[in-house]
Amino acid sequence: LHRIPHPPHRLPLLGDVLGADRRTPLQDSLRHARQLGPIFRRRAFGKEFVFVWGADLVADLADESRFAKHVGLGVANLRPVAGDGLFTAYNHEPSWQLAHDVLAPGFSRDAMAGYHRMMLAVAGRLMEHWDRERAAGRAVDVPGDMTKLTLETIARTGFGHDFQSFERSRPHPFVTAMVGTLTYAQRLNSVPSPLAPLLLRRASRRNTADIAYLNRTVDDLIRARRAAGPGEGDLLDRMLDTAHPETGERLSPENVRRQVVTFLVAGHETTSGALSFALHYLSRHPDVAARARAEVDRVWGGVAEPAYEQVARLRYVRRVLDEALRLWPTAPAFAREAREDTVLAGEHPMRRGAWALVLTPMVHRDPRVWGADAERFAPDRFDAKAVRSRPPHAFKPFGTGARACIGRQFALHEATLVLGLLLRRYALRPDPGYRLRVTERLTLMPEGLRLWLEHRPVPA
Ligand code: MNH
Repeated sequence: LHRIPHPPHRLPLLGDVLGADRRTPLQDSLRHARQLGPIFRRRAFGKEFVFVWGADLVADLADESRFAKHVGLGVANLRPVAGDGLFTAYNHEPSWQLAHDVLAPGFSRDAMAGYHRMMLAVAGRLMEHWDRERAAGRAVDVPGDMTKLTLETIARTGFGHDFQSFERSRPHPFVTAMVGTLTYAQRLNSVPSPLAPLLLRRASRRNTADIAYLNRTVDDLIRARRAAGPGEGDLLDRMLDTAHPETGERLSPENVRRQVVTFLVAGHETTSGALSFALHYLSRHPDVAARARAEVDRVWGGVAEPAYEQVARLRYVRRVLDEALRLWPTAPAFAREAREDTVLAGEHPMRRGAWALVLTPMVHRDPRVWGADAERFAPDRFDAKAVRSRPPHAFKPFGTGARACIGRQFALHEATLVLGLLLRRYALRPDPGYRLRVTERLTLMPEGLRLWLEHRPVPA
């Protein structure tokens, strides 16, 4: 450990908390990363954390035979909400493999094609709302509206549930409770754990109420489905009725509750952020927007509703999305632990169970991999030739290995479809005074992003 650099001014007891802003722990870590290099450590309240972002180190941590997901920090802090749901399950919990095998077919190509029409319908609701805002001469609230869109999409496709987000002027209370629990889980990282109940008394009471609200929403939703009988084979049907193909085992009622919370949260918050960052960059790069729009016009022409297969043909729009996820991967870190005693990249000894945090935004900005202009938004980094020229683990917005994101295709299909539809219908004008500020609540979101819209005629 002594060979791994750390910030220069360490306090006894407190460690490296000097100058840290507890609202932006990730952006703080990026600052340290730039100063300290591809592997470094930070200490807080007697605990030492190792951060990694160098390409060779991350490639080694991606070796599934020696390393696995570590459920720690922010992820572990979500256990009271998400329990042994897919995202927060420990590797040794049998509920992970069971739920993974039962739910994976819900993310197959066929399943995705089945969600397409519902995704279109939700996007249609967004555009009705945006048409009205434009006509009223108002700027649109991008993160707020992307959250409405992605929450409705996962709720309707996965659970046959309608939160009526677009019928409300304020966020659905489910979203408010979710943001509360995510923010609380992040804050727990920045206080010494024995003191947390004392320091966060009010926040902790609030958090208990938020969790109770999330549970109530989910229990109502499950009860309604049980009463109505199976839907059309959506995720909830799988959770409730599908036995494991080999063992015949089923998810327990408590586990179903955890999976529903998990999917309602994981299934919308990060996609909303990804769409919001992409729209921000499109509004600031008219040349990129023009090229993306030309592609949409060429590939989709004047069809009112693009078919499922037409979405993946938007290659350049997809590059815009990838480039937004490169600069601001909305789930900005993941942790890896050693399965056995090993040596990381032939240099750093690790005991079995020792773990390190992969800082994805820095992995994505390593100048040795991405070039001296790594901070610049440039979607052509994702053309096929450029991708082939990079090492395999240089781009990791969806994590790695067996515990990587199960919803990756879902998110990419939804986001590419929506960007295509929005580019085709509107010209996006930035607010001249807006400077990108990133809020953190374990996930990332552009704070206060508003855009002005202009209509453009849809081509014949
Ligand atoms: Mn998702 C795991 C990022 C969209 C459901 N997701 C992960 C991980 C990352 C991630 C990173 C791995 C975390 C870790 O190693 O600790 N996810 C994203 C991003 C988007 C996203 C950046 C959108 C963009 N995720 C989605 C969607 C769904 C979803 C959409 C569901 C419909 N994600 C999950 C679940 C897991 C996960 C469930 C946990 C998988 C597992 O451990 O088996």
